[in-house]
Amino acid sequence: MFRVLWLVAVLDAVVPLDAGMLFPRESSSRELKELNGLWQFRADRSANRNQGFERAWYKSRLAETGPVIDMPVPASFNDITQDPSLRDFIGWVWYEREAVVPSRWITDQGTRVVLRVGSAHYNSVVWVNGQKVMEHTGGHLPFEAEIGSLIRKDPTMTCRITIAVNNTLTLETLPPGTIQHMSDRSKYPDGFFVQNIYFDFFNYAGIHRSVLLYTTPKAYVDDITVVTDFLDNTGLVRYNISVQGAAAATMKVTLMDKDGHCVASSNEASGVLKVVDVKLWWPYLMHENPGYLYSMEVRLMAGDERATYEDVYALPVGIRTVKVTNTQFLINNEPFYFHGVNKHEDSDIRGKGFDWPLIVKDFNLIKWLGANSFRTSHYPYAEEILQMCDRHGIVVIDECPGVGIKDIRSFGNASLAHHLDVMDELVRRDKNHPSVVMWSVANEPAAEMKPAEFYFMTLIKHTKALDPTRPVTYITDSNYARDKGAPYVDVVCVNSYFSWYHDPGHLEVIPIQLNAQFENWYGKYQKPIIQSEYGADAVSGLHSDPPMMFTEEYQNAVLQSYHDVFDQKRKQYVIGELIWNFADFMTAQGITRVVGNKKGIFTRQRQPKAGAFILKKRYWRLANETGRLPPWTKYPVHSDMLLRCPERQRLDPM
Ligand code: GCB
Repeated sequence: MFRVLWLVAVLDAVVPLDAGMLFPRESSSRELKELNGLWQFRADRSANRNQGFERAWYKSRLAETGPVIDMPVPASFNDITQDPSLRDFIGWVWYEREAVVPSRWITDQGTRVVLRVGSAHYNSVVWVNGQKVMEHTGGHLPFEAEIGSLIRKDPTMTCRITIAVNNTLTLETLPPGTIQHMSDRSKYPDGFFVQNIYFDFFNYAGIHRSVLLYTTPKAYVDDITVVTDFLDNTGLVRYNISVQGAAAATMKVTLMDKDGHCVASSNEASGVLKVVDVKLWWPYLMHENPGYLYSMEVRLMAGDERATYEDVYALPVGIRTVKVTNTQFLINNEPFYFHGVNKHEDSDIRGKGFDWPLIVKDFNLIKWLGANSFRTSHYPYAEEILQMCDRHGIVVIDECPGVGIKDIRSFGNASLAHHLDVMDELVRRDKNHPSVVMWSVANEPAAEMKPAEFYFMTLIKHTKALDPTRPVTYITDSNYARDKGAPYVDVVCVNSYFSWYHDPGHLEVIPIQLNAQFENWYGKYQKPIIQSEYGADAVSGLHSDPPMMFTEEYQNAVLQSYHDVFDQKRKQYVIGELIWNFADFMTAQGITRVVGNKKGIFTRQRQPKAGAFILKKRYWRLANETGRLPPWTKYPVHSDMLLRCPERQRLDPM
């Protein structure tokens, strides 16, 4: 009873935005049409980058107002052509395509037609047939608008979609940036300007995730919030469903197990579903059956004077709990040790564009490595990636794009207000993913600055009010004694690069400095610590012994020295280690980057460096020691397919 009341209280604390942002899924009442593929494209190269608005490029076909090129969606536009000025273009770029809308969507007045953009970096304005339908600020989260009434105005017209996207960063965007104009004509050409950024990845831009049209009935399931718990063998799924488009509706909620059997049901829009003999959601390698998902089918019936509507939406639900103590991170009340990676959405040609082959390859590599977790450094990743994490049991620290907050002017009210909005959008989008176990509100902000305390206190309290079920952190690199935001986090996440950015070449400092880092942070805050970044650049194929910086041997040596300290401290309060980085990734050009950041243990093309094998051996060992695997799986095997295979018992350990 107490548990149920707690769940109710928790759910009431969730402060939703005006409307939900459920992932678009097909169902018997919902259709979906992807608009991915080739779009028409033009960069606005006018001096003020504003010609497109001045001449209203959205009013007619883009090809009628100037030259256009083919541009794939989803993809960053930067690496698609041979034109260096497009690679580094800053300002508005214009995308356009026509969509064929099924006639039933138009004739049926009881159907809503929604246009959804998975993400576009950074500011976007969207028109349909020359009418503005939405604007959005922020590069990594979805936005959508209902366009049914607009396309019904003239059913003979095709549906022409124009999207203008601007990658200009300001002190108030997330991440922040500044534009610097160079007026010295003895050094720079007329009109020369650069964008300064304070983060270490290329500011890829364009339409990065799917654009699609989907339908719902006029009365529809707008949002679902699920909070889970369990008591002995009984799972508790507290849910709340919000409905739009109907004053009154009847509801049928059915929770089904993996085999499609109903395990609990209800006729209420909110309540608690009790699941007898619950199968909990467990992380990969912590349990022999990780990533168990139920399906919560919501069937809504409503009507008005003209028609009746039925809407069906199925949400995957994993039942698990998360708790933090002074020294541990508990999933389902069992200690969980993060042995994982930091990633980027980044690859050749596509930049930050969504790409299924890349995503599936990355998951295969994560599992091969024996990693059980990753951090979405340094921005929210595609929803499809989180769905993969839910299904495979990969644990996620979900980070917002608060990276590179280094200028004191980025701690002002406008910045904070935007940061709070972004957290609202992020929590609204990702709150139901069992894989997401912690929110990260920022990476390496200048947390020693005076306004940082108020900024982070507000941000972290706000995030906890949005979602009291998950711990909140931000990632720090600064001195423990000066960090003003640390008192408010639940878990201390520290990045450090000993013998790289400090004492380069001196591997012998790592044990001393890393040990001091942990002791200082724990001594001051008594909170569990994750080493949220560590690593060294290694140019694949570069070798030297004794090890020298930038060689694979040096990367190995750094990893091994860190690991020795982790092994001592994980017996006390260190609860995880995330390598920087999973793969090499592109950055802005600069004297410390050789065609990008090379701290990957895989190359950008996803081939292993020597460090990948060190990590693989370690992670399988950690899985054997810290997971709850049955004895016959306690070998460093390559994939969970083998883990489930009884034949495995006869295989030799590798
Ligand atoms: C960091 C940053 C990350 C960088 C990394 C590095 O601390 O969080 O974005 O890429 O260091 O390699 O310098």
